[in-house]
Amino acid sequence: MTATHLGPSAHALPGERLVRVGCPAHNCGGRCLLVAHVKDGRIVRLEGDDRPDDTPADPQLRACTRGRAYLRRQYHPDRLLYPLRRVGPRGAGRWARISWDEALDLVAGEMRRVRETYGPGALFVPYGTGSYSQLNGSQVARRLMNLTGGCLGIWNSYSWAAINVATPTVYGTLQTGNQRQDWLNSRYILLWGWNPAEMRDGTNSDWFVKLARERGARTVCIDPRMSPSAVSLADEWIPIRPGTDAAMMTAMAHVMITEGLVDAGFVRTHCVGFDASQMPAGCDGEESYRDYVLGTRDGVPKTPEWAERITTVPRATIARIAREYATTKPAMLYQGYGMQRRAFGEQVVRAGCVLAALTGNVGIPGGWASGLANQPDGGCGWYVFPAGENPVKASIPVFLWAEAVLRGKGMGAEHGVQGAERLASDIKLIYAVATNCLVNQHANINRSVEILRDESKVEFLVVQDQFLTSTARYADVVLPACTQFETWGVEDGWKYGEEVLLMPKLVEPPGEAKSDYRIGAEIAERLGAGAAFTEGRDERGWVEWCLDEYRRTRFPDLPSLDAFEASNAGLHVKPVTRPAVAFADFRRDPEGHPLDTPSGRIEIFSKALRDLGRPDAIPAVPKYIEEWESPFGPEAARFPLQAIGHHTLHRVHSTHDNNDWLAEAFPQRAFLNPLDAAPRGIADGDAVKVWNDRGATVLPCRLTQRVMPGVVDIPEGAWWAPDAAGVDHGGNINVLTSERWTPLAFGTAQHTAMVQVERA
Ligand SMILES: Nc1nc2c(c(=O)[nH]1)N[C@H]1C(S)=C(S)[C@@H](COP(=O)(O)OP(=O)(O)OC[C@H]3O[C@@H](n4cnc5c(=O)[nH]c(N)nc54)[C@H](O)[C@@H]3O)O[C@H]1N2
Ligand SMILES: Nc1nc2c(c(=O)[nH]1)N[C@H]1C(S)=C(S)[C@@H](COP(=O)(O)OP(=O)(O)OC[C@H]3O[C@@H](n4cnc5c(=O)[nH]c(N)nc54)[C@H](O)[C@@H]3O)O[C@H]1N2
Ligand code: SF4
Ligand SMILES: [Mo]
Repeated sequence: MTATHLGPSAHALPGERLVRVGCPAHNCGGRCLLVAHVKDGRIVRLEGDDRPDDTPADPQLRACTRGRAYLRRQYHPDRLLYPLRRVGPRGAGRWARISWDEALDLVAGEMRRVRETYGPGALFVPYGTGSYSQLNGSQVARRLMNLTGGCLGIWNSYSWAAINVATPTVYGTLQTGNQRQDWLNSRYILLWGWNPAEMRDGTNSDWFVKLARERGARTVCIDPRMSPSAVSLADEWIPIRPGTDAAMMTAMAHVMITEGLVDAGFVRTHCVGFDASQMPAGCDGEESYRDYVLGTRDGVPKTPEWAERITTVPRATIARIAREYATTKPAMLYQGYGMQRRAFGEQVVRAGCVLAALTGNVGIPGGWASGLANQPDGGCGWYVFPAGENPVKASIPVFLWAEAVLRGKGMGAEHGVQGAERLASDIKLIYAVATNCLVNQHANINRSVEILRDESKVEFLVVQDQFLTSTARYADVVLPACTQFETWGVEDGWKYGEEVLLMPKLVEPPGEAKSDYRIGAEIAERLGAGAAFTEGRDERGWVEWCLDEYRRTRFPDLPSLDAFEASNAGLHVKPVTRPAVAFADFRRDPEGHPLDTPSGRIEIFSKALRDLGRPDAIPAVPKYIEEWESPFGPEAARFPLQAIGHHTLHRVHSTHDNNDWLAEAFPQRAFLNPLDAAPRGIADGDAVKVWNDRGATVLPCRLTQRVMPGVVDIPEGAWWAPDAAGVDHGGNINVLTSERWTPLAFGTAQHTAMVQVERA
């Protein structure tokens, strides 16, 4: 018996209707089944998956605290009920209730005006992950824009910017992960900056690690924090100075090379650029990876001693982990995403991939290639609901929206612009749906709001949300959206997962709130694209369309919508009995199944990166590069502590911050080591001020040995709450973070920030 048989366990009380439904989820990192008890037009209780749970092929999708506490959000007294229009200056917080007709006429009119005045490239729908269910969220706004002339596009994400771009430089693909059921074949798992017990990374990822461990895999967690994963999933926790992981990885390669632990056969047949004998054409005589590690060119051998000074990890530990990882086969080095949301985040991704290659763990059961690790067979598709084609071909990296407001016109490749030589216009209108990324979740909030406050820059800002968020506070018009329980929807897995979850409408929206789809349709109608937008379908009709699409592409046995609904199953699963292994064909026959890289092999040395001609920021082989704000730079004199902000079970980013149950379970605090607190006279529970030149936030602190000295951890996503002097009292780390982007991916480096802490 591998698991306890629990279900079916949900029982209806008198007058209740039970409906199995996909959790509204948002961008929570998981996808779970809920059992909703509906009575008299209200959801009165939510329970978790009640199916039997006997096999790793099709495990229960058990809800986390956020799903279970959802009703505190659903029925929150602050839900937006009516369209609002700003009165007074932008951001002043004074609003007037207006009718839907007035609101939508205004939005459609402004869209038309800005398009005619500046061209379609002046309109913008920012990155927004509030909903990944198919008919709610920003995808609907993209469809609206695309059908009415287009808007400036976006590429990449806040989540995976560096890993999205760096992974293919090594492997030519993002599909580098084996299906999770294969983790049970692993003998050794490095949870490198990876925290699946707290930060959901696919429902059940933590459970699969636990099963692997029960089967004898040794697990080691490398993280500046003794995270819940270090506590509950790991045999050993190794604290590491943030931003220095590439140094430890390089030193591990040094140990492997000098002790003969490299899988030389695999490297010879499957890789390029490891040493002088296998440099890509045109790169003979250049610094190979071996040269870099041994220091043959720069005179600095990257020994464990060298790395100890940088990382704080003892040299003996580095050498031991290198030996363990290289000799316990098969082994996984799973990279979390937090350490790539940093300065030079591309390097740590490439360095991790290279270790997987040097140890020959690519393309085998129980192994792991590292990198982004999408699944070769299945996994999620993010969207099937069609946004349509954008007539505007230019796009910017998501993280650079503020630059495109300030100096969009003329911006080009040096700012990551794709699809056009130069942008034709600054951003002049923003339609922000299901996003808090203009203020709360973007870096350097004080800068962002100064930009938004200037009505000559963004001339019109519409925010469509369920709450008056910090982004909504800067809107000209606020549109109230309903939650996923109040309209039809459908979703599939978050990164991993082999399921489709149905989200039938359970209750009516409060006040005048409407679905994102309905709002999009009504704006489209005003712009003459109503029929093109709806194609004659309502929300349920589009769910049916999405199911047809899922059935055609990934789930051949998916039932019809009527049958799905009648069964009240809530989900359809494709069980995984024979987990796919990424690169299995390439492993077996590298000539017959070359990778999609220029050389067809794993690129330890990338000629394409070398040709960019920026070796200090984008080297051809992965290197440790000192971050632009670090304990080693002059900035450390005034701001000696590193601030990181982990993803917490309190929230999905900023979503659920106002959920009182979750706030009580996971209070917002700055986590600080007693060694840093003592000289500052800070006691556990004191209010502390965390600050740097960009801003300041005041919040209670928690003194704990579970965060290493020199680091202060402020969970990301708390709602920004500035006082009259601009000091935040919500505990929002983004008043401290920098808008500077990573060199190759133009991605966020929000985890790289130096700060000072004092008693408030
Ligand atoms: N509970 C919860 N789960 C979520 C989300 C959420 O908001 N809440 N959001 C989801 C989304 S959209 C995403 S993109 C993912 C994000 O997933 P991640 O980016 O992986 O999550 P983080 O918490 O930022 O970072 C993971 C761990 O990395 C550690 N870390 C930070 N800097 C460093 C470093 O320099 N080196 C090392 N070794 N470790 C470091 C942190 O302490 C943390 O424990 O999470 C998803 N899951
Ligand atoms: N410092 C720091 N900043 C970070 C991160 C970090 O690690 N550190 N992580 C980054 C990452 S990985 C991500 S993905 C981003 C996430 O940033 P965002 O995509 O902005 O996610 P949220 O903050 O959850 O904001 C989503 C908004 O959508 C609203 N919403 C929810 N459901 C719906 C719906 O159905 N319709 C509509 N219209 N609105 C809805 C919510 O109320 C919420 O206001 O944050 C990034 N910011
Ligand atoms: S992990 Fe996501 S989908 Fe699952 S219960 Fe939590 S919030 Fe809902
Ligand atoms: Mo994310």
